[in-house]
Amino acid sequence: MSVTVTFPRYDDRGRAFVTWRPVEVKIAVKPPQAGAALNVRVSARSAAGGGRLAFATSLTHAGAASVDLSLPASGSAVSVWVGGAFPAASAAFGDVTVEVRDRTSNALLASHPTMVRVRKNADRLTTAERDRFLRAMAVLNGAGNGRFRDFRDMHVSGPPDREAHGGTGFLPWHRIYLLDLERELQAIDGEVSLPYWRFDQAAPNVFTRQFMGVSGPQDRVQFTPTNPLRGWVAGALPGVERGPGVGPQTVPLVRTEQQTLALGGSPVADFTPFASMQGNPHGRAHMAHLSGVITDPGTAPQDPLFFLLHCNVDRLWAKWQWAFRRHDPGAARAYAMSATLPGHRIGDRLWPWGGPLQAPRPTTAPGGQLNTSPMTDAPGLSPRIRDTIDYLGTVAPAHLGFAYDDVPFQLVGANP
Ligand SMILES: [Cu+2]
Repeated sequence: MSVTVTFPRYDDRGRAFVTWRPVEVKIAVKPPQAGAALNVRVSARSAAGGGRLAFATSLTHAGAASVDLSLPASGSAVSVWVGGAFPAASAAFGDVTVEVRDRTSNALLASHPTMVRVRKNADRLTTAERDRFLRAMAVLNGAGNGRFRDFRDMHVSGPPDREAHGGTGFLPWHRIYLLDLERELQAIDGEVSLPYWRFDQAAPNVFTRQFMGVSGPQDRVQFTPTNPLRGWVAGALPGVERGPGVGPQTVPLVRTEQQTLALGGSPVADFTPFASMQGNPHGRAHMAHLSGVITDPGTAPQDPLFFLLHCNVDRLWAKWQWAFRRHDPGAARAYAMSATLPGHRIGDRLWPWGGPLQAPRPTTAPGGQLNTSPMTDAPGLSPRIRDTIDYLGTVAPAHLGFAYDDVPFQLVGANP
């Protein structure tokens, strides 16, 4: 007799990934038989420095290190909710394993590897994590001939710029943009997540020749010979053009995280004042480089650092949402519900994933529909602004399949 452990979803290599957001795992006796129920304990085994898991018999943020189940001998599956135990994220697939043991004999009946896959601070990645990310970015770029061109072309000047930067849809638009890119990277290497650059702190491990490069003469960014970004092509010239304004110990003059969260904090937590973070810290983090493609919205994505910068912008929104319980797209202050600009209203489909639109919205659309994820169906191929808000599935069952290393999943809480 054995026991099967089945996650709700697998990628094309048969791997299941989790974030802090628990998923419903089925455990069953196999093959079915007569007799008494089998009493088991479900827990996790973690490698040193690996991810940890939390278990519960219902969807909750209060999971425990183990849960006891009684498995019917008939083979009927029993549900257990499994999520990453905040803040212990994985560094690689299989560094944490679900184990099912017989409670009487302690015999191991089943084990199932997984990965607590979340977005991390770029400055704290392991060398292996850093290099996996860089390799996946280089593959996507394809020395200028890869699919990265679509991402470059989505974030451009002219009328499309109004979709991305012209109103309160700025944060939702970039959330989907990053997710689209991250899913592309994960199709190349499932263990990769987009890292974030905390632009309000020194990042000595990011501004190195091994990682995001170091600004040199004529603003040409220098990489080590083995850095996969050495072959990067996204603009007129090969390589990356970035000014010298930010270095290993030079921190941009931007609002700190605490100051940014406070923008939308009191007297009532509200998205609209929070969204003014588009200017400071977001705009200032771009301009802190002084020169180079990243200082102009029309060319900014030509610098791979752009995606780490925007990942931090999205993380700040995620942290604000968690701090003030603003995950419900039906709640008054979770978004600027009074937005009237086309493309920025809560029910509007985001361009370009919704295809060409009628003027005044853009009538061309690079890139096609949003990349799918093997881990979730949400937010669909042509997401609306409202589909971006409950990214962890706090309010509704659907989740977008990403999380941040410092923003937990929390089911209920004060709603000021
Ligand atoms: Cu931007």
